[in-house]
Amino acid sequence: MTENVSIENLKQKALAELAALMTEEALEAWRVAYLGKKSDLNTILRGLANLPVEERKSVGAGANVVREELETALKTREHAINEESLKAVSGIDISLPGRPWLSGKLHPVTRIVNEISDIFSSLGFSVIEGPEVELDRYNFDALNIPKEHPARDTMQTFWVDQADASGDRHILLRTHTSPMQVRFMEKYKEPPIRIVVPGRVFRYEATDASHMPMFHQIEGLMVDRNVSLADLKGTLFEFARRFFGPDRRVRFRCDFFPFVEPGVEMAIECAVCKGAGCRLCGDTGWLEILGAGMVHPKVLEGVGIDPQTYTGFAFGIGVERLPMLRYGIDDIRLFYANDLRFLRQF
Ligand code: FA5
Repeated sequence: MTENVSIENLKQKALAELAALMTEEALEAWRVAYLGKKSDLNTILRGLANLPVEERKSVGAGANVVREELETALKTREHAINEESLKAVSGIDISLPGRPWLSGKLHPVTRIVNEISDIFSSLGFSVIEGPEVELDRYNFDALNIPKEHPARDTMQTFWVDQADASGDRHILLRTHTSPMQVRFMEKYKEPPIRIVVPGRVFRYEATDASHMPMFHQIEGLMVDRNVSLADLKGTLFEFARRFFGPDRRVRFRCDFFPFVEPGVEMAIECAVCKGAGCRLCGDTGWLEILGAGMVHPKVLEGVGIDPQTYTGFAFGIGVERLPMLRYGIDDIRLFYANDLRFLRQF
């Protein structure tokens, strides 16, 4: 009993001293004094054999428990002193929680471009890119949009050169990805041709919930023998089915573009109002996602492909509208406001 009381006192004394120690040397001296060979605790443990049997067990167990407690306390104090000295030397508090490492990721529009490209790749289309700064010849003339054609007005253009002597300008930021139809066919005259062309396009027009002056399109072009409007419809419906799933309603109807004949447009049921009408879809219940049609014979002739032998279809998808329709995003400007709270959701 007496031994137990003195062990307890020993422990209190050792712990009190330990708490005040500040250096590694002091810790070592403390270890030698309280846990070393010549320490009181060790003496007690060594003298167990001389104690009466009934005391030996309880004194031995008590001394061992205290020894473990002192060893643990020593380690804890050592750790604390290390941390404090590191903080003093480097000014770094290693006990503070770490800062989260934010990894970047692709912009949602880039991801959608990749996803659409993958869908068309799997349908046999090659993915290529083209210039954003374009000649009016490719953006308009070669697409059957001559200088005085009214369709040129609808594509309000950012010109980047000065007017020539006759007042014309020729270099512009492309207003659509369709010039790549001409560039590609001009270069690789031999059908079969099956390409998609993702990229940025620019229009000098007012911004609203579904229009931006800079947005993305994906052009598609297929030219071969016996390509028909049914192939176009089948391809676009398969694309819509894979992108939106089988339940989303799709509208396919006539439209006019000078470089196709006949021309069509495809719209998808508005995801925000489910067809009832809202500000995103201009109260129509539908959002137009692409223009398309059979490549105009004049465009084929212009690049030296015989329209009697070959036919083709082309389409131009407005990329931003696809994630809007999939996720129910009601304003296209959100993609470009650089608000990470919005962008991180994708
Ligand atoms: C064209 O740009 C044609 N080049 C498409 C085409 C290609 C027709 C091949 C025939 C053959 P349009 O101007 O309708 O067509 O634009 C195509 C799609 O781009 C639209 O359906 C729409 O989804 C999207 N779009 C058009 N203007 C904007 C805009 N300001 N902001 C965001 N998306 C737009």
